[in-house]
Amino acid sequence: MNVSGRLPGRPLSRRTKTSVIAVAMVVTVGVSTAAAWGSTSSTPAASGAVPLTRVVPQPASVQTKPGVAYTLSPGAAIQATAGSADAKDAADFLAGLLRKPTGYALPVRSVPSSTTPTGVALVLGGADSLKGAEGYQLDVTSKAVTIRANKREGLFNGIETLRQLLPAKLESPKPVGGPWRIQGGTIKDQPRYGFRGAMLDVARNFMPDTGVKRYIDDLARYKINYLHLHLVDDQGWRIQIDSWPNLTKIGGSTGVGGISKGYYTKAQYKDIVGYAWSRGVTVIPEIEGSDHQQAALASYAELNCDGKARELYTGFLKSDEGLLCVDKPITYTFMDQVIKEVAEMTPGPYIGIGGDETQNRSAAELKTYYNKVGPLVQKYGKKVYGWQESAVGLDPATTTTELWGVGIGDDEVIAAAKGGAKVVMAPSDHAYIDMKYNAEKPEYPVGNTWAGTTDVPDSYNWDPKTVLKGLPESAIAGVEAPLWTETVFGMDQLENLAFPRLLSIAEIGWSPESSHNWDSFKTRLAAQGPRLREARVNYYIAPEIPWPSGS
Ligand code: TNX
Repeated sequence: MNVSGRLPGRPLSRRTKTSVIAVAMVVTVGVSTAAAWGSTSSTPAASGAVPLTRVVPQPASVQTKPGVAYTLSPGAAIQATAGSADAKDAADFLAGLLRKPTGYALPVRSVPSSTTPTGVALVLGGADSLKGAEGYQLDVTSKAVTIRANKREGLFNGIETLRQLLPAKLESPKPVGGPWRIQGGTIKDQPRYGFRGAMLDVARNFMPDTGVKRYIDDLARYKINYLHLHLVDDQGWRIQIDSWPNLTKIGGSTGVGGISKGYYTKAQYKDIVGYAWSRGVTVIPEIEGSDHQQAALASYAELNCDGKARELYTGFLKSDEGLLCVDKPITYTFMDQVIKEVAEMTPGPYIGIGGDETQNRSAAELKTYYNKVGPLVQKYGKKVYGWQESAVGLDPATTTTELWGVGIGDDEVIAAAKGGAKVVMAPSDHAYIDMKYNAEKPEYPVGNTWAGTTDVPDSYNWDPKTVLKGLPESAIAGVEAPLWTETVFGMDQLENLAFPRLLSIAEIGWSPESSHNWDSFKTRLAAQGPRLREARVNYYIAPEIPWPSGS
């Protein structure tokens, strides 16, 4: 990894970040991606079944039954445990994945859980040996494929594994011929961490709901279970709030470089949340603060300390003027009403309250702001999710904090963790998937470098429990892959940064620590190439990966 612009182990300075990204900005706008679509016409042959060991993220335990296989037939049905909406949802999701490429009818049938599984069966409950809500057992015999789980989450996780055991052409958006054969055996699986997130910044560059849904599809494949949606930043306010309509009318009217403007109506946001839920992904909406708030400060004069509206901001990174007025009571009336409306349309447990880049604030100001805003989230029945800078002012017992770097308030994060806070690990030099892969293509403007370049081995070779010395291991909730979008214009560029590094973060978050092994990962990752290609995901053909020919 080539770390430029900072000393290892030292705080990352804002000046460094701003200047590096400002250079990127000059060449970014209007340049299309150096995409690696790969051929869409070549379909890999599917005579042999996929080995049960060829899954990302690597399952906890795999037992193969040599010589046994199940072949999905045109007359097969999907059985779902009767009386359970969750089993029905999971069965509908699976049917949706299978029907188009196979061309089979695959009706969903509700059956008592005691029914002998035939065809493809989703059985909810009774999987007592599985730990936690997310575990599942997948059994493949010549007669049936059975996924057993105790909770909804487990069924969805089992389906994502099953999906990878079918030929790559399953991912084709068009009908293709079989055979649809699955290797016999048993997989028993559960995650290392319950939180495996991806953060998407729709504030710097607005992404329409169709793009967000596509990213949700991308995430669900690899058992990422949280989508952290960064809805507010200096450059744009992206969520309709009825009590403060100018936030979107004015604050949503621009973006970085004045290019990608827009916002989600409440109906669109709810639709995104529902779409995610029906794929096993929970949305965490984030309303930034105390800084990065220029879009709001441009929308309402009264939110500014001097009572004068700020200009809209279309630059890169942080504006120096996006600071909410922490001493004015109206700031908290505003946040109360915004959080209330966001909570009302968010079924998931968390609301993000930001904390991004607050280095210009005094500890007293941060305490004032987060002491007041944290309880508002709880008042509306949600749990507080914040970047590490916010930990200083939040009640640790009820907070989840996201760590992006070492050397920025380490003591506060450790103290919060000791007080009960949960910590999500997203070290910028490994997990930030908006960093460039390498410095060899200066003409390729997409991506940042302030945390160094991050090739695929860099994204894989790290361990959440050794990132911050002194952090109790028990406090670690999981991992996240943030994708900031100052340099990212459109889905092709976004997917090219996310794939394949997102798979590294997914495996670190899911697979047992003892199974982490680069050589094993890179081989399994290579086998994802044809799948991603079939799904038209614009992944980066990283040179370290032994992609099959044609990738
Ligand atoms: C840092 S690290 C940020 C974001 C930028 C990102 C670009 C952190 C919490 N904030 O404001 O978008 O760098 O990589």
